[in-house]
Amino acid sequence: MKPAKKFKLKSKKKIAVGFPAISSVAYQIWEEMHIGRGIKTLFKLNQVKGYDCPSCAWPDPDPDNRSMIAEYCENGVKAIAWEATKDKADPEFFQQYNIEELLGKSDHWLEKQGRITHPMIINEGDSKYQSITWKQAYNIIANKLNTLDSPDEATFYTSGRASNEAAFMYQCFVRQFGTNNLPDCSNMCHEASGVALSETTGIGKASVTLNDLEETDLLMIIGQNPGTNAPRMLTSLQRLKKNGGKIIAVNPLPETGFMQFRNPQKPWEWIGKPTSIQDLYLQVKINGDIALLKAIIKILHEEDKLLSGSVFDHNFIKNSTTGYKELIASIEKENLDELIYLSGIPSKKVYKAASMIRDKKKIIIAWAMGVTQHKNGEDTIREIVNLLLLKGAIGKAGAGTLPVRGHSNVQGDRTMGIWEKMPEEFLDKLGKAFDFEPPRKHGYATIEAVKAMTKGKTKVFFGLGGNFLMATPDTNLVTKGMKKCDLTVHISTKLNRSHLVHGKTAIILPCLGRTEIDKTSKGPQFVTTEDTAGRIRMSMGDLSPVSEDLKSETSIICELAFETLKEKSMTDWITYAKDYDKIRDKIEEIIPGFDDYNVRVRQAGGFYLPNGAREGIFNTKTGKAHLTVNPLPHHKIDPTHYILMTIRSHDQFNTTIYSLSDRYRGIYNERNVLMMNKTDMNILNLKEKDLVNVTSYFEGEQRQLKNLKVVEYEITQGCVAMYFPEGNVLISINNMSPESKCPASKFVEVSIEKAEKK
Ligand SMILES: Nc1nc2c(c(=O)[nH]1)N[C@H]1C(S)=C(S)[C@@H](COP(=O)(O)OP(=O)(O)OC[C@H]3O[C@@H](n4cnc5c(=O)[nH]c(N)nc54)[C@H](O)[C@@H]3O)O[C@H]1N2
Ligand SMILES: Nc1nc2c(c(=O)[nH]1)N[C@H]1C(S)=C(S)[C@@H](COP(=O)(O)OP(=O)(O)OC[C@H]3O[C@@H](n4cnc5c(=O)[nH]c(N)nc54)[C@H](O)[C@@H]3O)O[C@H]1N2
Ligand SMILES: [Mo]
Repeated sequence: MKPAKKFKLKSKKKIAVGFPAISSVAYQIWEEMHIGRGIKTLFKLNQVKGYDCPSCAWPDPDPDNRSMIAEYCENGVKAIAWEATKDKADPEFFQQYNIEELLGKSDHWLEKQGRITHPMIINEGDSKYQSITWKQAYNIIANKLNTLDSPDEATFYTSGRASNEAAFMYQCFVRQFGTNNLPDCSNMCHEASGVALSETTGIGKASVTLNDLEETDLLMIIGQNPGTNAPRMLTSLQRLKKNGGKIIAVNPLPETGFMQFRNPQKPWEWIGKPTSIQDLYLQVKINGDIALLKAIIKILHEEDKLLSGSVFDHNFIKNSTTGYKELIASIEKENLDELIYLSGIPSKKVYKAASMIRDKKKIIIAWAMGVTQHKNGEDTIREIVNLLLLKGAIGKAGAGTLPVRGHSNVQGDRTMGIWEKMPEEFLDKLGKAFDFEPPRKHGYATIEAVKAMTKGKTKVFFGLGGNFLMATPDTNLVTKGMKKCDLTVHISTKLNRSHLVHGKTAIILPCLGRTEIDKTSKGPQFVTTEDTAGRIRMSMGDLSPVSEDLKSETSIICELAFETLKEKSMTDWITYAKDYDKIRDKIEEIIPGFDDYNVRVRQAGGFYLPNGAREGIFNTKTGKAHLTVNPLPHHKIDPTHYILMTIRSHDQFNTTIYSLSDRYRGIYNERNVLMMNKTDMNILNLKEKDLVNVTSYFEGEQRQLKNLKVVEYEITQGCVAMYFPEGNVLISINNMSPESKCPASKFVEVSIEKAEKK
């Protein structure tokens, strides 16, 4: 075995993408796939006839605006290389290690073993997984499901990589089985965006397209790290800058991705001056965003009064919104100095931001987890909408809301009905189209699913992708919950910890990845996905499957539904398992916006779903967009404590850890780190690489993580950061937004003390 590489710290990277990224990518392809297979696959990535990148949900350019080579980024290539590896976790591999041994390995090691090749089972009392046939696996699952006291004793989780077709048939199966227990990764991700945007703009999605982004006058990026988590966004940001647009970044960390950029697809840019991305960087306190947005609105309101109403778009406000008077009354009551103090940003910079916004007509605000994963994420989003509406910046070209989605099809999965509380109208249509009576009682979202498990109310946990154990808060509690289940089942590509901390019986159903050819007895099949901008496109893999025993997610779900529901169901599951056009016909029948689905999705670039807010049509109860009054948070934190956020490194995709390094942040070969401000380190008398114990506090409960290594970082004072998923051990299951139930993964009160030397 190779010796472990040593923990190293270097200076933070000043420029995103550039040559080091290309060499990192080349290395990844070489190591995982062997170069020939890799290059062939890359050329198909995000091309009109290729497959949708399995990494993030960033949109592809329209066909006429697409790069001649491939639309890819460093992290997309990592995701592909990781999936298209030739390494295999086959039955022989599972014979080599028992569960105890596998539990001792790191998350990186587990996935690194390669693709799972056969259906695997571990029975009660056994110490190893062994292979079974598909038929046996379906029978065991179907028998267990059919002998539950109530369908609500089963929970069906979805991770956002599942295609539209798989997600649609999955929710149809689950509802025919009789439950709405359909938690998904979105519950921990952009749930707050869905809630706040539906309420204020009438649609829980972005109101802009890529073209809007490139022609906007001003973009604010709040709580998002584009260089790492949506790297293809940088190309649009570069174009935006070339078109004369400005960018304000709001973040407790000066992330490399919004500082400077070189386009990896334009080698001639590798030498010479990089594009500077942000024009103004606001180093906000964690959760200081509401205070900042209110301060900007207050400054603009004062100027609007002085400049006889020329700062706000009063015509738009009058014709298209409600709540202006109440909003202004509340803003007038706020104290500007207090707002600026609570934001943590120097007053000069807040005024600078307001002056940059004042004269602009086309404004877009983008955000991600730094905004949503808070107790009051919805308040921040409603405040973002307030600022945009006051400027008349929703419902026209070059302006609007941009919640940047995470998983490549998380948005599509919701559109397909993966939600524990789909509206009645959807359920009515679903019932009619498939001739059954869907359950109406709302099911569990993720947090409720964890609680039900730990109370022993859940007998079967089923995961369509994902890594529930590691992604959810309070890892120790979820461990207990998973172990209480009678049966845990995962449709997966690679081995992860959720397979190892399992119910009495556990089954892994191995599936094809997006890069692989999906051929059924009806011929080659393709699937479809929806990106952040609401565009539906086709995705067709071109690599030979890594094992002959793999099935597509869609086929697995349909076959399992057939085995489980038998004559109780009027659905021709076996036809749908082979012919995805037939599934798309049904989607078209039920979900608005999918007219001529099979025809339009075959056209270059696919098609956009209808989006009222984009056209200035607000499908709210009043038919207008809503300006809202949102409380300013006053956090009661012990003055000796810190606020911890749990974030992603440059070298991971959620719980998939590609390597132990975080190149952009200059941290190498170690993930158990705590990023701290220099002044805070001095107060605690800490040096870089010192070991610390971190204790978290929530409603009288304490949790602890020992021996984190201190890294000095330019983070807002009073704030600290560590990586997700490791940080989940510190987060209470109750630390969440009461509105959307999204865990507050970016706001954990902690104390820090020096650890005894190991
Ligand atoms: N390569 C790669 N790509 C990914 C993923 C991945 O893991 N790897 N994950 C995918 C998924 S599912 C998602 S949801 C997205 C996530 O994409 P991001 O939301 O960019 O991911 P995080 O690392 O959680 O980063 C949140 C950012 O918010 C900042 N932040 C934290 N708290 C606050 C706050 O209170 N205020 C402000 N203004 N900023 C704050 C952090 O410093 C950090 O820069 O990326 C998707 N794309
Ligand atoms: N503390 C903290 N917790 C967080 C977050 C945070 O910022 N901080 N972020 C939250 C967010 S935004 C999200 S989206 C969730 C993510 O939660 P999940 O979506 O549950 O987790 P992933 O890590 O994306 O899932 C990885 C696993 O998916 C499987 N997989 C990969 N590709 C495929 C495929 O094509 N098909 C199938 N069937 N399986 C596949 C592999 O087995 C892999 O091990 O985590 C959340 N948890
Ligand atoms: Mo996410």
